Amino acid sequence: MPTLFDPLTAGALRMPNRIVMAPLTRNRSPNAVPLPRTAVYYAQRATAGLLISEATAITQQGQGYADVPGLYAPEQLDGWRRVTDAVHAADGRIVVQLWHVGRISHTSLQPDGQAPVAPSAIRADAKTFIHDAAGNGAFVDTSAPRALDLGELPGIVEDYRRAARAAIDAGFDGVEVHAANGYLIDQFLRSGSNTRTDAYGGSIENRARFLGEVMQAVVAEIGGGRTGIRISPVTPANDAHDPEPMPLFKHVAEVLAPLDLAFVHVIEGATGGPRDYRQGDAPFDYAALKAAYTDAGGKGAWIVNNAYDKASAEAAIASGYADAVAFGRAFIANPDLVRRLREDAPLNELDPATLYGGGDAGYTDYPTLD
Ligand code: 8OZ
Repeated sequence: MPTLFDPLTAGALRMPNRIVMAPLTRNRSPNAVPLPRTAVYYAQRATAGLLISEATAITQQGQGYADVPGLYAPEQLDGWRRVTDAVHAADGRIVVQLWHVGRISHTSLQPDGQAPVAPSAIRADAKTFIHDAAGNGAFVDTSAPRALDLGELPGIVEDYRRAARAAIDAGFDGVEVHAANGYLIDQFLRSGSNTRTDAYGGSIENRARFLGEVMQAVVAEIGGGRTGIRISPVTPANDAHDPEPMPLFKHVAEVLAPLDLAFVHVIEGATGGPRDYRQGDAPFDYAALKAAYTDAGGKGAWIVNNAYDKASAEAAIASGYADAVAFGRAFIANPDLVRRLREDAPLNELDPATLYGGGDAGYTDYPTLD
């Protein structure tokens, strides 16, 4: 029976344990460039079985918040090279999360102040974070998006492919495609944000088409063994809604199965909220989702996330329900989380005031046990 502290091979990723650092937005990359302190932050956490970077925009069009990093300009890639070198020097492994926010953005962040893009011209009832005219941080309503033209979709698929190549060139061990939390790919999946009448809207098959094309492009470029995906079947984050998540995500599992992915990473319940959150009438059956994936031939590692502690994580792995468990907030406050879990040591508490934006405080200064 495997434990949290046993190694795991996920495609080309050889993890020394099954404790994964979840992607965590920290808004500390001015002009979308990761600074030297970001290399320190990830290297401090390199004992994780796998580090998944904070969400990273594949293009400026994919940007939705102030001071989040990108993967599309040379300075950004140089900044990430510093990070991957530091993590590897500390014997760690890191994949970058590829992000396009779709409608969760603001005109002030978009190229030439244009409207954000989305499957359909439906504004999200959601906030984003920008710098106002005086340069101060401000939470604002997301801007009304325009619907993507059918002819624009191949270009965005190409943006994902290019970003995956750039990631490998910058020294990442792989990528995680962000298909969760109400961002662009999830906007295509869910009927609440996709009312298209072409081949990318309507039926479940059509709504999952964009996800399938992105995944195929990334896998063709860097290999399935270096590619993972994050999904959140029921989260209401960023105004994501679909009344029938079970058949939708079973189909997604069948689309993913033949791609020979390194891993599938599932947020259970409401992101950062209740695990039993549901959309539609029935509770979501995560075991059935995994079964749909494995029955269709999927062999990627199954990573679960959301409010796990040591006991529930151990139980998930011992029972075979999951292969690895991703921890978010606990990893922010505990750079040596793996050791603390192993030794049943107390955990530092997270300071919410330093979560988004700022410098070293609440970023690289959380203490280790020694
Ligand atoms: C918190 C703040 C901004 C963005 C996500 C990338 O929810 C995010 C995010 C989280 O996936």
